[in-house]
Amino acid sequence: MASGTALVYDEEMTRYKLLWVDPTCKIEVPERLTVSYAALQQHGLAQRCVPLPVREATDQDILLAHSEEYLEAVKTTPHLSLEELMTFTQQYGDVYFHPNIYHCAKLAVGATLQLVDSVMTAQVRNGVALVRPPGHHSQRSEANGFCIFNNVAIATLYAQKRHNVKRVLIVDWDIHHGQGLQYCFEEDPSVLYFSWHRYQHQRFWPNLRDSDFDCVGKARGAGFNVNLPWNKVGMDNSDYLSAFFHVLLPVAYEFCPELVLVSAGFDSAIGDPEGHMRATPDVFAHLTHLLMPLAGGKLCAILEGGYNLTSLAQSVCQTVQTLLGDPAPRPGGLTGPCESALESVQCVRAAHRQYWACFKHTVGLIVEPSTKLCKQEEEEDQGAEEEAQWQEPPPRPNPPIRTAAVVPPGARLPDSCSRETGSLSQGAEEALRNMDPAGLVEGLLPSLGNVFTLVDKIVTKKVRNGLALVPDVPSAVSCVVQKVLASGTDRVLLVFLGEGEVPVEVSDDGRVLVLQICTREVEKRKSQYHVPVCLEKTGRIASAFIHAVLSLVLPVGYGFNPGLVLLALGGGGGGVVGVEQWAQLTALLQGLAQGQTLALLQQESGEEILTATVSSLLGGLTPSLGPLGALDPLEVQEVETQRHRLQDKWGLLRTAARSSSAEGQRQPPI
Ligand code: Q9C
Ligand code: ZN
Repeated sequence: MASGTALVYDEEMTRYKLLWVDPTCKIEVPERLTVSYAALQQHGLAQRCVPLPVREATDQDILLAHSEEYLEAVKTTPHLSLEELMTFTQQYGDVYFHPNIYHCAKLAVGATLQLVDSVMTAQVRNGVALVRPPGHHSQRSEANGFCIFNNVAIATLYAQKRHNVKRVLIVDWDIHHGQGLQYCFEEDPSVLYFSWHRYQHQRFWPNLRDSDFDCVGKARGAGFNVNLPWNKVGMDNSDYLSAFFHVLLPVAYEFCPELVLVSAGFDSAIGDPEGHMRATPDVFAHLTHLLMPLAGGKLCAILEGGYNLTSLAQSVCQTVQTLLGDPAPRPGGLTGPCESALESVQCVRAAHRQYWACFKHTVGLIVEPSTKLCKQEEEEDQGAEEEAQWQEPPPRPNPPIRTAAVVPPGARLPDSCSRETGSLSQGAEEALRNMDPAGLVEGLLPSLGNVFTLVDKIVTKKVRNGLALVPDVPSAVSCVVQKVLASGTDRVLLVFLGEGEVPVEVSDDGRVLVLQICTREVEKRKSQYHVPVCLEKTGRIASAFIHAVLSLVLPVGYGFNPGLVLLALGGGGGGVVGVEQWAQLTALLQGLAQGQTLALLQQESGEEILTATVSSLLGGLTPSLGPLGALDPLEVQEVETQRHRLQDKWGLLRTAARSSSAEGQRQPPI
């Protein structure tokens, strides 16, 4: 199983800079790399990564995405005089050349390809490349926006050619539109390109009509270019997470990538002089975490922009620490996206409804794309804005033991836990071996006492997460919820998969929130803290399940911000969920509560589900669901009903602006 996080960096890429006065280019400085790398070292993160040497990209590599003429032109730049460099630079937009930039640009591409090679050959699971110059604005025959060669475009084509990768997802979370990436892949259905970007109705650089939400790709690539333009500045963590829950992730799961490349620009973070957004560095822990269950964990993050050195360094650390598997910080204050963000989300969903099953039910109203500006917004934009201030993200506590289990005796499991009989599959045995021996209560009755001990260890952060096999899940749930609340945990999120009434008191003090996924109608308590979702047991359950998780479970869970997640798989729970879906859910929910998850499984759940749970809690690879097909309209309706019922309380559930007449306000016709 691939493990480890690669870090590709070479100081040589700091050895070029702007040699003349140019206010647009002066922010792209060598210190961007040095502060990022120094922060990784200071936090002990660089030392935990697998260092990979850079290499120079070959002509052949570069020609995957660029013309020969352009490459030959760039090749002349090391020999030009200062004056000639300035003249050469003038044929392109918002970029500068330097005698050493061609060398650095070859290293930036080569660093990216080294990372892709090591991930694709499973030498590491994932990794990050700290590179300069960035790449996503660079086009076939053009330098642009500080970019010389398109690192991520070349890496995509290289992965497809060299490693036979079929589907690549590019997530461009830089605050500028990576038009170079869009142009490279807009006719290509094997590459899904997602970009959010500051747009302001085309008034923000690069001021392209092509960046709007209705540019969805061309010819066979229609539907595989997803643009989410931000028409205001000041977007925050709620806006970014909404974009992931309601735009990127549904499409990404449906697409089922074999590799995820992140155009990781951190000019989308607070304090950045280009982006003017308000998302804090810790949001990148969550964005990263949410992408890690895709593509069997094969994720490469490649640096693009990021011009506030403080914000940049903190954001890079959050990203790398998450790739390393440390628990994400608790996501606080997520009350929901702003109206402008919701308008954008609504528009892009509508523009893509003919291409993706996950959006089929959205109201087809297309809000006119464009440049039309309302006067009011223009004035607002010009208003004085306050200097951004934010706290440095606190250290992320990582308990000494990752996973502990309470396993009862009985025919199947106890022997396996003792590891001598080998009656468990190799995977399960190996997984159990990595657990805390103290948490493995071998040959003992699974008394509630052992479960309570485990709860204490999780709550006091001696153990990060755990699982318990219990004789009766509903009664164990009932006891454990009380125990957790008594232990001083502020809030518990219970995600209950299975039939019947969940025996948990849901009072309006807001300390317990119950999300139930089942196959039969359950009694519906009219509470904002009880969310029942009934999915039919159909062949298309895989689509419906992940749809419910992305559109309902995660938004409510992130808004609720529990101190502990209880994941219960009751009897019959297996009817709702296959082992891959369960593993996805378990992996995704670990973004909450600093990864403090306790899974309760019915004793007689199969070995397969046990193995999957242990593996997921230990941070193992999450199996992919495969490309998802159509969604059952009745199941969509069920999810929509709950979303509409609860969206005033849990703002992250919203997918449309209030001012519009679209899906936010009425039930979609199905
Ligand atoms: N203030 C990257 O982030 N200048 N490139 C825009 C508007 C160009 C950004 C001027 C910004 C290029 C990789
Ligand atoms: Zn940028």
